[in-house]
Amino acid sequence: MGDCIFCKIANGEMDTDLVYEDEKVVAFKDINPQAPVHLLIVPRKHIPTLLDLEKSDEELIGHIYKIASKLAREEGIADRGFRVVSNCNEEGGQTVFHIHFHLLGGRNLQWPPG
Ligand code: DGP
Repeated sequence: MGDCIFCKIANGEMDTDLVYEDEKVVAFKDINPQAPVHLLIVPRKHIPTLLDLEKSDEELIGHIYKIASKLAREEGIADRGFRVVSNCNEEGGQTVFHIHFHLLGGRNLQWPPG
């Protein structure tokens, strides 16, 4: 946890503009955007991967999806459509081992993803 980049962002130890924050989560622009709107929604709690979720995290995950919907509306991508993605482990494309949810929109997203 000590050198977790998303813990540092959530704790205000890294200079990152937050687009949203509350007692449970922070959201900010991805440093390497894959769509015109690409935000990361990150719980303040350090959870390395989706596989580490506990029963007590169920409410947190529901909260994250509520915030994703709110941010999608605020970013103007709700009506045309958007995607919420969470990558897990190496072949799933996870590079930061503190769970996070990508909110992507503003272009026609392809399926299946690469
Ligand atoms: P994933 O590959 O699913 O683990 O996504 C990690 C994302 O985090 C990736 O799209 C790039 C982004 N990212 C990594 N480091 C930073 C950072 O320091 N600041 C911001 N804003 N985004 C970061």
